[in-house]
Amino acid sequence: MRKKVIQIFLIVCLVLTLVLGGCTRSETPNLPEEPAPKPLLDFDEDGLSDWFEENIAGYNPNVPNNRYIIFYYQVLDLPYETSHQSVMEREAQFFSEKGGVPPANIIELYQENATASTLKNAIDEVAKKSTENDIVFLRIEAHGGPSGISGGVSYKELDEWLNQIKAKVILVTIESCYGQCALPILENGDYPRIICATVGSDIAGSIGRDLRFFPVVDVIYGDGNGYVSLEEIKGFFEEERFLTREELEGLKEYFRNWEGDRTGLPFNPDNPEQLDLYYLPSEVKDLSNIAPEIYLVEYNPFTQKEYSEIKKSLLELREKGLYQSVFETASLISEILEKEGASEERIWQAKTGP
Ligand SMILES: [Ca+2]
Ligand SMILES: [Ca+2]
Repeated sequence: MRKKVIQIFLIVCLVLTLVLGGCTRSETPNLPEEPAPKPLLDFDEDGLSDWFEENIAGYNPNVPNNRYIIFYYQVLDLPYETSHQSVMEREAQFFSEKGGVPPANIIELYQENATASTLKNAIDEVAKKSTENDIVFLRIEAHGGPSGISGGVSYKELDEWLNQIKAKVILVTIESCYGQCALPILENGDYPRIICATVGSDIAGSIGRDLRFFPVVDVIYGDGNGYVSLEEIKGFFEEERFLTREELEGLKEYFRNWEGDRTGLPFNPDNPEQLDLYYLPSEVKDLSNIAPEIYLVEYNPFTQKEYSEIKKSLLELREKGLYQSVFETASLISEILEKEGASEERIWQAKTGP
């Protein structure tokens, strides 16, 4: 009986709501609504909000700071499945989907399409559009020798091509054998340049593609403001991602005593000069000291609640001197995500990377 009364009551309520709702709608079309979350304005339509430009990046919110990215991948002897081409493809997707970079500003040159002439064309294309407010990122992964990379690109030529581009900064990362040899050739240009030899994929990782890297770069190596600058990435790379002198010497020693097949090696282990050239230390060159002023994207891969918990834990580790490395804190971050009810996929990514 009681159940039935409740049922009837509910039906009456429903009918009333429909009738009244219908009437109200026709009489007063502009009922006050729940306040919607205020959208972040992007006055100059460069994919970075006014708030972010004013408060975090220090860019002018009234002047577009367009971003142009060129991916160059040339390692023909690797089949697609084992190559890093798919990594770059996903990075390109990250920049457009999460970083607000229009797909038209991203040029992808892979394998047979990665040659001196396609790279030069891509640079020409960017040079036509870019201004001294824009940010240009060229990410290279290829086979390499002391003077250039596979696809027939010499560092000397690349240096000249890059000088056609007007930009706030031109960031170049080179992941290839002898990549460090590019540093003295490329480090200086008409517009500020940041050149980074090795660990190119960790740039996208650090700005939010890798849930393990992002908080460490921002909190341990930076100011913890919730976004990652190139200066913070530089600190992280130097401390954790580059091989130390000791490790390099160890590698040289290892190859001096190498007794296996020598034909596959990119150097002659009996020639100490070649070995020295090959095992140059990795480095980020920033002669203009502009890295602190450069933010590639406006993005944080965590919710506010997640991030405040992660930040608290990392700061505590840092203060107690217990922080060791980005891989040591991965489980900590995934535990916090689990507690905050994140999806299985994100928890897994925090453990193992993207
Ligand atoms: Ca803007
Ligand atoms: Ca702007």
